[in-house]
Amino acid sequence: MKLKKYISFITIIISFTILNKISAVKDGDYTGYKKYYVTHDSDAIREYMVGLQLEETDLDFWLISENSTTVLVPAQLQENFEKRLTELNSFFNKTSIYGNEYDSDIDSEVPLIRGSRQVSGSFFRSFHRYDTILQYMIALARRYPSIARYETFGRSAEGRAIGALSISITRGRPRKLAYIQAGAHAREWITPTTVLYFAAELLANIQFYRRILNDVEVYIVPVLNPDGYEYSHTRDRFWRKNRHFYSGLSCRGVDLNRNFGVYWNYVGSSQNLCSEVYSGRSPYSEPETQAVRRFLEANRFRAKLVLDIHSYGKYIFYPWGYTKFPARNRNFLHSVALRAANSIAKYRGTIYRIGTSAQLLYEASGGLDDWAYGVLGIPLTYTLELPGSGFVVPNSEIIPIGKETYAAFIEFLSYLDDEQIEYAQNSLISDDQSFDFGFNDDIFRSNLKSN
Ligand code: 0X9
Ligand code: ZN
Repeated sequence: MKLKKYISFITIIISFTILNKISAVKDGDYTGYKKYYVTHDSDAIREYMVGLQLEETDLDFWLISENSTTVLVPAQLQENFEKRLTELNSFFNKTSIYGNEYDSDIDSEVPLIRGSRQVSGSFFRSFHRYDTILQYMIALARRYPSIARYETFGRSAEGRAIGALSISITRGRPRKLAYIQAGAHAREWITPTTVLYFAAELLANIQFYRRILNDVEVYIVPVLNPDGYEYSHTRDRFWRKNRHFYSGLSCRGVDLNRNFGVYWNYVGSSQNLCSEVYSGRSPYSEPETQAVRRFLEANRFRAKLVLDIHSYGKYIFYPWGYTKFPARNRNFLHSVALRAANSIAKYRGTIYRIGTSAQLLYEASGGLDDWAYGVLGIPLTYTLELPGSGFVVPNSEIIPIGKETYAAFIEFLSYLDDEQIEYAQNSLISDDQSFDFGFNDDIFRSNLKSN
C-alpha cells in the first residue's frame, strides 16, 4: 500500500514536467481546443489534475470532481496531454467545446406556489448583457418600492457599478441579514439569472413569504464581477476572473474566489498572473472583493446566512474549502444542506451532492465561504454549484433551474428564525469536541458573545 502511494507520488512528480508551455493569451479564440472528459479511477490521476491546474496555465479546468475532470486543452498540447493520460492508465473522451447541454422536460409555466403569481416577462427567456440586468433590477425596485431597494454595492476594476437588491418587509427594525451573491466567476452565466429569478419570485408573491421575511433582509448581488461578465459576452465566453489590468503584462485578471483574507494564497491558488486561479497581489486587492468585505464587515453581527452561487456540478458546499479538516458545526451545516438538497430534488429530481469543497473537489483557500464563516463567524455559509454540463446552459434551463434552486433558497432562509440561529451558533462551540485547530476560535467566540 505504502509502495503504491510512493509510486503514484513519483508519477505525479514526473508528470509535472509535461506539457510544453505555449503561453499564448487565447482571448476568446478556441480554434483547435478540445474539451477532455477524463475519468479518475485512482487518486493519483485526480491529484495529477489538481497539480496541473496550478502549474499549467494554458489548460482551462472546468471541473475537477471525485471521479472525473473536464478540461479545455489547446491543440498544441493535446498530443502530450493524451500521452500522459495513457501513461497514467486513465480513460478520456474529447469533444469540441460548444456541445449541446441537457434540456428540460419540465413545464416551466407552473407557478411555484398554488395560487401564486407566475414570474413573468421575457427576461428569463435568455441571458442578458450587464446593462440589461441592472435595468431589470432597477425596474424591480421601482415596481415594489416599499419592499425592494436598488443599491450600488461597489465599483468594479473597470469602474462599472456593482448593483444590489435589498428585499425587506420590515425596514427600520433590526433585521437579520441573508447575503446572496452570484457571478463572481464571469462565465457562470446561469448564476445571475438564478438569483434574479429568486428576487422576482419573492417580490411578485411577497404575501406568501411574510413569515420567512419577518425579520430578515435578503440582500442580493447578482453579478459581483461585471467586467468579467461583459468580457465573457463580448470576447471570451469562458473567461473566469475579473479584468484587473497590469500595465506592461499580457495576462489579466484575479480569481475573486481566491482573493479573500482567509489563508490567502495558501492552497489551490496561484501567484502566476496567467493562472485561472490567480489570487491577486494581496488579500482584498480587488475592488469587487473589497466591496464584499466592506458590506459584510459592516453587517457582520446581523449576517446569518451567506450563499455564494457558482456553476457547475450540482453541489452544496459548506466550509472548509481550504482544508479537509472538519468545520466546527459541520453536522448542523450538513443537515441544513440536506434539507435544501431535498427540496431542490422535489421539483424535477435534480440531485445535488453535499459536503466540503475540499473533500468533493479540491482544497482551495481565499474563498468567500471560508472567510465569511471563519473570519466573520457567520453560522450558515454555503457555496452552491448549479447544474449544467458546462458553462453554456441552454436558455430553456433558466426558468427550471431558477425554480428548483428557489426551493433551496427558501429552505436556507427558513433557518433564520431565532431558535435555529441560536442552535447554529451554539453548535459552533459544542458540535465537535475533537475540533482543536485553533484557527478562528477566538473570532467565533467574540462574535457569539456580541450576538
Ligand atoms: O473553485 C471555486 O472557486 C469554486 N468552484 S468553481 O468551479 N465555480 O470555480 C468552488 C469554491 C469552493 N469554496 C472554496 N474553495 N473556498
Ligand atoms: Zn465559480
